Amino acid sequence: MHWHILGAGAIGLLWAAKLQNAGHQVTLILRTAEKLAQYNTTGCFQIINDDKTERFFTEAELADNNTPISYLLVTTKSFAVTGAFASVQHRLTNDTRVLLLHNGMGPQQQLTNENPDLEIWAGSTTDGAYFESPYHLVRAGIGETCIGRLSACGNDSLFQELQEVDEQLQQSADIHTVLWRKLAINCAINPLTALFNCRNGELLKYDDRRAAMAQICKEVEDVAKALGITLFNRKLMEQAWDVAELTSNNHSSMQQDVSHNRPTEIETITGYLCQMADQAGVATPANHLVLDAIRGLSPSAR
Ligand code: KPL
Repeated sequence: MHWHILGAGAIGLLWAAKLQNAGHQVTLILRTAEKLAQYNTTGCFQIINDDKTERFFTEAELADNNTPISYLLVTTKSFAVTGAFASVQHRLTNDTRVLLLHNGMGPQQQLTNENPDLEIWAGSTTDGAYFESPYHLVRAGIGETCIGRLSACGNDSLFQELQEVDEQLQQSADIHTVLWRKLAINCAINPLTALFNCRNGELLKYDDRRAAMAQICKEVEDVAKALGITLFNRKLMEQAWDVAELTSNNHSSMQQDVSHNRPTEIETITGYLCQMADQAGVATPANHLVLDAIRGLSPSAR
């Protein structure tokens, strides 16, 4: 398989490495000529795993190329997905398979609705890695990735092909619910860690933070219930508590974005939740409060 990867962040490069290790061709699609020139000074990226450093010499190019794309993996930040997709749309054919692996919800549904003839998959991952410096990635733990086909068209062979790339890979016949579960956890943890400027585990140490988290969880459960979505077989607060405890030393992605004054994924996390709540007529005051607060703190993604 020849994969093109849009989004050379941590997840994009981890997947580039997995695909290359399994013998596939990979091309990174970089956003600007400056980024491409910077990458081409070495023409490779590195992954540090325990004490071992592996170098991956991977091709890179810009979107405005005319070679067709057979397999497209999109791992950009959620607010950049639809723009990044549009930048390569002229290179997609009726046989192209697309896998969207990003936080939040909205872009997956939008792209699937707008491209009914395209085989589109979406996924959710707990894989972790962070950059020590540009193109030097430190693997922070091996997580699990679950994917499922969103489009009515196509077949399930992509999963079998990718299982050889990632042994931990799971398939779900109901990826929508999988995405909702991840969304629920992100609603519970991400905005509060950004607002309190704390690590995930520090949400659990103070009464006011726990109370805010519990209120957010209750509202997310109300919305899911109104939409007929089954979240977890226990209270969302208990599930989110465990995730915050398990990742207690981590800075959430939103906390990092806010502290570096970067655009956040709030619109596809809490923003999506509030939009669904408003359409279903469910009140979500605590979620609206953190949505507005994060909007006020971070630069717009547009
Ligand atoms: O997915 C995450 C994120 O930071 O975006 C959590 C689960 C909150 C872990 O940090």
